[in-house]
Amino acid sequence: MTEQDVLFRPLAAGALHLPNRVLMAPLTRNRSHPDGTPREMAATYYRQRASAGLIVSEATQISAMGKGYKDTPGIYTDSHVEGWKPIVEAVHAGGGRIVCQLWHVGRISHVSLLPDGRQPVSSSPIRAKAQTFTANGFEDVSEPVALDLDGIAKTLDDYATAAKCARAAGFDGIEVHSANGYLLDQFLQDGVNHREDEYGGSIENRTRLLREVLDRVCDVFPADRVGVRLSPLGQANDMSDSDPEATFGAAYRLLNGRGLAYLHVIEQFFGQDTEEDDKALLRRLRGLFDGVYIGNGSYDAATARQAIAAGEVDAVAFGRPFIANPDLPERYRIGAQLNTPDQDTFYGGGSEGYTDYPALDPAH
Ligand code: 8OZ
Repeated sequence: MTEQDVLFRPLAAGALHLPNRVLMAPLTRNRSHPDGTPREMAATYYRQRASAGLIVSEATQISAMGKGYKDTPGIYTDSHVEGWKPIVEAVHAGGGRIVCQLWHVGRISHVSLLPDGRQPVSSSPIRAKAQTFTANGFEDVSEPVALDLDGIAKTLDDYATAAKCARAAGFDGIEVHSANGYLLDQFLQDGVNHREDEYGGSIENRTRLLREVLDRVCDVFPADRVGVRLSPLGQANDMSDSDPEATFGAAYRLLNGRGLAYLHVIEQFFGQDTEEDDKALLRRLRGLFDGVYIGNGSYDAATARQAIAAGEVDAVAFGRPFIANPDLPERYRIGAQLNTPDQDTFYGGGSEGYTDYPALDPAH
C-alpha cells in the first residue's frame, strides 16, 4: 500500500496542492496569550504536523467580539500577525500548507471574555443552552443581543480585516467557519434566526451573511484559496432548523460557481452517533456541491480509504488522531500503532499534551 493507497493520491483543492488526503482538522487548544497572540510553542506544534495534506488552523477569532473561549487565538491585530508568521513559516519549512480558520462565535460566548463586558451578538436575542470555557472553567453562555444592520456591516469589515491579516501572516488560504453553532450557523438555521429583515426568514435571506462573508474574503484571497466548513446535522451548541435539507441544500449550492478551494463538512460530532437517515441526508447534500469535498468526524484510516475510493469524499480531516500523532499520515501509510489522545490536555495548559506526543522512531 504505497502508490496505490488512495490516502496518498495528491489532490488539487483549488490552488492548494495537497500531497496526501490525510488532513489536519481545526483543533481548539486554548494556549494563546490572553490578547489572542499565539505562543511560540504553537510553531513547534504545527511544524510537527506539517506532513498533513493540509493543516486547518485552530479556530481563530476575527475580532474581539468574535471570541468565545479563554485563550483562543485571533487574527486581527499586528501582534496576531507577528505571532502567526513564525508558525506559518515553520509549517512551510516542514513542507506543509496551512490555512487560517476564520471564526466568529456569535452567541457562544460570555460577557467576561468580551470587551467592556459586552453581551455577545447573534442573529436573534436567543440564549443558547450551551457552555463555554472562561477563566472560571465551564460556564453557561451569556444572553446575546441581535446584530443590527450596522453591526452586520462592521462584522463584514472584520472578516475582510481578518483575511488581510491572514494574508499578511503568510497563510496559504483561509477556511470560513460556518459550522458548529457559531455566528454564521446562527444566521443559517431558523431555530436561532428569527429576524424579520433581509437576513432572516427565507433561506435566501438566512444564507445572505455567508454569501457576503465569502464575497468579502474572496476580495482578499483568491476564491481557490478559500474553503468553507459546514455542519448540516446541527449537533453542536443548541442548533436546530425546521428543514435542514432545504437550508443546507441552499448553503451547499451557493458555494458552487465561486471556484472555492473546498467544502469541509462535519459529518459526525464527536461522541454522537450519526443515524442512518442523517447519513442519507449527508449523501443527498453531498451531490449538490460540485467541488472538492472534505469529510470529517470519527474516520479512521480504513473508513477514510473506503470513502475516498467510493468517491464519497475527496479527503478526510482528522482531529483527535492528529492531536496525539504528529506524523499521522506516515502511521496510516505503514499501518503503525497510534498514540492515544489525552483528553485532559486538549484545552489549555502548556507543552504537555501539545508538543510532546512522540513521532515514530525513524529507525523503524
Ligand atoms: C471545541 C472547543 C471549543 C471550540 C468548534 C471551534 O466546535 C470549535 C471548538 C471546539 O468548531
